[in-house]
Amino acid sequence: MRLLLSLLLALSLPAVAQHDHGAPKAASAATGPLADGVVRKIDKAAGEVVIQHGQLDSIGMPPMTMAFGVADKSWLTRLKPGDRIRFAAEMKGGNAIVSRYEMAK
Ligand SMILES: [Cu+2]
Repeated sequence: MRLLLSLLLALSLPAVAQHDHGAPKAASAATGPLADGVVRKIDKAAGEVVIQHGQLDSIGMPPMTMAFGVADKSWLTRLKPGDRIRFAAEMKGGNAIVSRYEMAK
């Protein structure tokens, strides 16, 4: 629900969304915290992406490298090893999934 709200806000306020790199506090308040990650591997067959991630407070994880499911399978064709991303993680059906991401600058 919070994700949907964030999406609607982002769509209705394009100027704000465009400038989130200049206002990290405002952006995280509106959309929730994003963790840093580096894509290590894409496994389309399994529907997973292996990410070396930083601290993930949303699911209580210390930094590590692990496989995540994705909220949208099309992301697996857009991401590639070496990509630096900022992403939100959540638990779904006992698995950690990427619920949202953006490319890191
Ligand atoms: Cu982890």
